[in-house]
Amino acid sequence: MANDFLVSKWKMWFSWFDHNKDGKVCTADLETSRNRFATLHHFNAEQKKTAMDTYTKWWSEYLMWGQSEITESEFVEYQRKAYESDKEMFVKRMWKNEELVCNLMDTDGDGMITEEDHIVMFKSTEHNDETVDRRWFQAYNPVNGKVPVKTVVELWSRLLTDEDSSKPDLLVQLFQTDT
Ligand SMILES: [Ca+2]
Ligand SMILES: [Ca+2]
Repeated sequence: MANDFLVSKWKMWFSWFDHNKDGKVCTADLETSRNRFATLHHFNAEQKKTAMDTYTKWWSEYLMWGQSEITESEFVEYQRKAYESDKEMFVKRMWKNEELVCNLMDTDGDGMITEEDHIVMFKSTEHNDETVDRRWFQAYNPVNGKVPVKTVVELWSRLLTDEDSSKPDLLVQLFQTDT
């Protein structure tokens, strides 16, 4: 069984994408977000196509579970079933999810995410307050303005997979402060 702590974190993650707070995420939201992501990065046509395809793969597979519209409770049910049928596979799935999005943020492919990369990703999902966006990035302890992709993958994968509420979770603290 997935415990209440983990389920509450899945809800936090889902709510991140449900900007209008109507309890669901749909294909139209994906279209808006991926376009915004490409526009803010000023991609050329080829870069734009690759990034938009990856963005779609990310949302379709991991956020929307192959549906064109998904509610928070449906999302939690999909997560719960996958978690309870094979925990190891579920953890792998969440890592893949985070690797996909963190590599998407690393636009120049040097294995590092800059504050600007991070702000663009946040803004693509309508988190437009740069003060907040910068606070999240600074919480990752950047060195010379950059954080390794791996660090961010670990933090977000842990959010989505770790049931131990006794360990402090940086992202839970940020979600509680800012969302
Ligand atoms: Ca929504
Ligand atoms: Ca980079």
